[in-house]
Amino acid sequence: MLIRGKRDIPSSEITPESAWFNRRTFVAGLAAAGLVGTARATPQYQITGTGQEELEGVSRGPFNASEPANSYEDITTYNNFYEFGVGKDDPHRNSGSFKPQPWTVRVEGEAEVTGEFDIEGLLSGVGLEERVYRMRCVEAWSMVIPWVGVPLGEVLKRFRPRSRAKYVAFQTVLRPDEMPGQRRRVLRWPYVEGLTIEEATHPLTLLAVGVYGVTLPNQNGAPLRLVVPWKYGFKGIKSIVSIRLQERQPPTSWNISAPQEYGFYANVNPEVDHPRWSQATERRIGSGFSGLFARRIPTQMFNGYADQVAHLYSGLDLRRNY
Ligand SMILES: Nc1nc2c(c(=O)[nH]1)N[C@H]1C(S)=C(S)[C@@H](COP(=O)(O)O)O[C@H]1N2
Ligand SMILES: [Mo]
Repeated sequence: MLIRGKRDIPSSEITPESAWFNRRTFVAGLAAAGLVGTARATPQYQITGTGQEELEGVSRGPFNASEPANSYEDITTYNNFYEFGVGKDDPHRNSGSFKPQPWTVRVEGEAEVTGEFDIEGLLSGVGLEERVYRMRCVEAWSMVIPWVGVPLGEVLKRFRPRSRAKYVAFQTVLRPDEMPGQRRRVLRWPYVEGLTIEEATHPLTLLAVGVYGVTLPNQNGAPLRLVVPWKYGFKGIKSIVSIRLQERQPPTSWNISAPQEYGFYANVNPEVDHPRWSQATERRIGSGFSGLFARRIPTQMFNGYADQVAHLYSGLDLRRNY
């Protein structure tokens, strides 16, 4: 294991030798940890030749969408990541000098275990899963993406959140030298997001480290990003450096920027329009459907995950709490 955290989770909490993520030596690390062979199930989507590291020991998780996945090219060339520019092709063009290694994440606030951890320290002991999710941007386009990650709830519980932990706040890295978009004040930097503790620990919520069986490309939020498939895409904060458990609802970047347009919840809801456009339909991105043939499809309540998540919002007025 090459990468060490500034502080390790006590050995009673984790198996310290479990090492699945390590850009150069993860296969050796897995073999040393005895993990290779325990999770042999292959993901449905895995490609080679991308320049990204292939992830090992990825099992197929639950909740997979039945629609065909978007191509790796669609997923890595049409992005929102304002730290690299506001155009859809800016992130893949401008993120080449971003360095997602080495990386540490601070776990802070209302938990019994806190500190700064490398990624394998943060996620060790939790198995990697492939989850093919429908993703829908607030700008009314959508894709189907085969993520690789771990349920955030499985990660959080190892830090033993206190009962005061009602929300989870996330922060993106601040590196204007490597992120040209951060040199312009299009948003207040660093990008911040938040979830209620019930949302954060819901089994659909992922901390993703890969896509198509390989580590995340920079433009998709390397090395670690949030994926919340029943919410608009902006909740899926990229390149996370801080996870804070707290009692108060945290501020969120798009809500700070335009509160009348973007709320804290941001649940996909075809019945609540954005002030400047309808949310009733979406355009499925894809080389097969581009240009004149762009495919417009109806947007589903909670992006199609209502059976799993509607109970989280019973009694909440979704028009007021958008
Ligand atoms: N740090 C950060 N995270 C971010 C964004 C951003 O600009 N900065 N954009 C969000 C938006 S609006 C969307 S739609 C998704 C896009 O994720 P993708 O490019 O992997 O599809 O990332 C979200 N996460
Ligand atoms: Mo978005």
